[in-house]
Amino acid sequence: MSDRDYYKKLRKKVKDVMTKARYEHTLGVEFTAASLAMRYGIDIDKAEIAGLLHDCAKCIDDEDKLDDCKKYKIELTDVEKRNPFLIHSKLGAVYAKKLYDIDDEEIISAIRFHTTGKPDMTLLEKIIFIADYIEPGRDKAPNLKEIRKMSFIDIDEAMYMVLRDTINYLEKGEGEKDELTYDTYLFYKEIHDKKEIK
Ligand code: DGI
Ligand code: FE
Ligand code: FE
Repeated sequence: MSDRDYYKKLRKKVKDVMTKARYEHTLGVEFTAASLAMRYGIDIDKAEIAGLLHDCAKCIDDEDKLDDCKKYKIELTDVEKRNPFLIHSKLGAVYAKKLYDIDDEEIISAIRFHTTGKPDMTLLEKIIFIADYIEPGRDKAPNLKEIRKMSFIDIDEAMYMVLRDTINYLEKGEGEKDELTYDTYLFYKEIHDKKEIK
């Protein structure tokens, strides 16, 4: 099968498990991840596949999510149990392996950490995290224009900006913080602060 045929099939499979809006978002992330992969010189195919699959567990009922976590022996934190939408990244990584035959650990990991991030991410992980936030269909987050531009200039600085705004949003009372999101914020804030001192 040619790469393009493979993408066609994968897109169809993903489309079938999503709402129309989620599929539009998914294509936006695929396209944006490919563009960032070109900018930062990493494998474009991997970025596209990770972008295409990053939300493959998003459109599942919370109860079914929890059932599948039991089935696949996925351990959940208390924060995840209280906020089941957070589970779609962990579960999506397992679906990518089991339901979409992905065996590339870099792709799996980019899906796994696309919501919270984690300290010291790989380029592919950062690209999916950022593409998810800046894809053309997004319009609600503050500072999008600046963050979109920065994503193609200095990806660690863009990570800091996204995490800063996410933590601000959560601290306004919009949601309970996952420890990993906060640790990721501190990691990229330190890189940002060091640049300011220089
Ligand atoms: O699945 P998407 O909507 O495309 O994007 P996503 O997987 O990044 O999820 C986005 C939401 O996740 C966004 O509203 C911010 C939220 N989020 C990120 N970190 C945390 C969080 N929400 C909570 N409650 N706690 C977190 O630590
Ligand atoms: Fe997501
Ligand atoms: Fe997403």
